[in-house]
Amino acid sequence: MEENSKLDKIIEARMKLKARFQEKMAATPSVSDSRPMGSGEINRHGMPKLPAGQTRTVKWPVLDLGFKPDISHQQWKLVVDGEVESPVTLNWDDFMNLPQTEDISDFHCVTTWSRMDVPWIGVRLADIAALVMPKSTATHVLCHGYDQYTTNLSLEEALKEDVLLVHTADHKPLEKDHGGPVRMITPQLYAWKGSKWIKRIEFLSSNKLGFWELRGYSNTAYPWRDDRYS
Ligand SMILES: Nc1nc2c(c(=O)[nH]1)N[C@H]1C(S)=C(S)[C@@H](COP(=O)(O)O)O[C@H]1N2
Ligand SMILES: [Mo]
Repeated sequence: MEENSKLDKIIEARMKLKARFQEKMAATPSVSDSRPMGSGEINRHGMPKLPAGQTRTVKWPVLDLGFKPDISHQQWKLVVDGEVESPVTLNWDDFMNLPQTEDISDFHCVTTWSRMDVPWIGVRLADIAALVMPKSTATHVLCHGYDQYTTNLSLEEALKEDVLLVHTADHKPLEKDHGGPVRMITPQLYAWKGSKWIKRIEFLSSNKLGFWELRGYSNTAYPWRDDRYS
């Protein structure tokens, strides 16, 4: 297919998805809460910059399951499948040829640190969803890492514009320690919802808990509700 028509198709599909999830997305706590918990100036989605119980950090701590998979660009593949019209497996070149998004957002870890204003470059999960087109029955995604980590998200959270699969952070290729070559980020939820070393995005027709969600962490993970544990 020609590059232009490919891009047009993604944009058209993205608009359809946006219309489909607009209402649910607008009702999510991180954009609609009337009594959010936190302090500081108001951020771009209307919440206090520093969520309740968080402290700012300048350094970027590393958290994992005690093991950091070593995945080269050549080896890296992303499977996007499940409840979708057209499943795909993307290699590095396929991924880098998708529309690239630059953004600056905050990173809130459940262990109480927040790293503010991180510059990222990557691909919107919404653009990947537009490529595979979730079936009308799709409600959630389960993201899988190369370290066997999993974490779940509702589609109204996953399709937000600031949810990216990033390959660049702080103007440098994403380090292996932080999930390079590619990880997900979820700026409006605690950071465990973003899988490092991402290898598969599985669309689901019902919710399925991930690694930490099965071990007592919150299913929903809303920072401005101090929503850490289930
Ligand atoms: N694949 C994978 N992704 C993961 C984790 C993990 O152990 N494996 N840890 C999560 C947790 S608990 C947090 S707080 C962030 C930490 O990201 P960082 O190490 O880059 O700070 O990644 C999340 N994503
Ligand atoms: Mo975490």
